[in-house]
Order: sequence, then structure tokens, then C-alpha cells
Amino acid sequence: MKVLFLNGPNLNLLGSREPEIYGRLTLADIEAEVRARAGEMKVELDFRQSNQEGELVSWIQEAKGKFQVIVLNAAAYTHTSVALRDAISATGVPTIEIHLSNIHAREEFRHKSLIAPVCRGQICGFGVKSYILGLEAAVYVKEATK
Ligand code: CA2
Repeated sequence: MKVLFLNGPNLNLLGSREPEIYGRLTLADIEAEVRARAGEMKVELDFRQSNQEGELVSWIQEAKGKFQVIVLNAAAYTHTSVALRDAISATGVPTIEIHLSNIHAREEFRHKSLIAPVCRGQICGFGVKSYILGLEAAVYVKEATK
């Protein structure tokens, strides 16, 4: 089974600023934790980050036929991107929305996710564990859609 992890804008800055919200781990640290768990679960991973909305859209489109599930932290594009929502909907690859922070407990503008209605589910508020739970949800979704 192959899972595509996609990370949106500014997540490359993790570990350097706002540790009270996002923790002290870098994105590379998070990737290492996800890879360790994926190894135990015999899941193949691709783990990518982009600051470009169009690049994320292309990666979602290209996932069809290559990956069984996408786990997506769309970062700020969660709240703004009709393009990401349409890409998820168009490709039909089951997608799990994840966030490090609890977006519902933060500023009002973060409460709305434009991608949530086209995702299989949402995991938020557990820091790096949101990524591990996202991986576990990916395996669950693949098993459930056999
Ligand atoms: O909690 C999450 O995972 C978010 O997706 C993170 C996004 C935010 O816009 C979403 O509302 C929730 C922000 C990612 C930017 O991360 C930074 C890391 C260090 C310093 C500044 C930003």
C-alpha cells in the first residue's frame, strides 16, 4: 500500500517559529516519525511539502493510480483553496485532512475548512500524532474500501 503525505505552505518553517502552537519538531523530524510507523505497518510513503498551491494541485491529480490514499495538511490553503478542494474531488483518491493544531479552537477564520467536505475525515489538534493518526486512518480507509 502506498500513501502520499502532502504538506502545504510554511510547514517547512516548523521548529523555527511559533513552537507554542506547532511544537519544536521540524517537518523532517515529523517525516522520520511517520516513516518509522509506516515501516512497522508495511506502508510505502511519499512525503512532500510545497508552498505553491498549483504544485499541490498537480500532486493530487498525479496521485490517481499511484497512491491508494492521500494524507493532506493543506496548512493555510485549507481555509482558502477551492482549487485543492476541486482536485481532491476530481481525482477521487480518498484523502484524509490533518492538522497539527486544533483549528476549531483557534481564530474564527481557521474554523472553516474548504476541503473537509471532500475529505474522508479530519484529524486535528494532536501535533505530530495527527500525522501518525492520519497514517492509521489511511490504512483503515484502504481496508474499508477493498
Ligand atoms: O495546524 C496545522 O497543521 C495548520 O494546518 C498549520 C497552518 C495553519 O495555517 C492552519 O490553520 C493549521 C500553518 C502552517 C505554518 O506553520 C508555521 C510554522 C512555523 C512558523 C510559522 C508557521
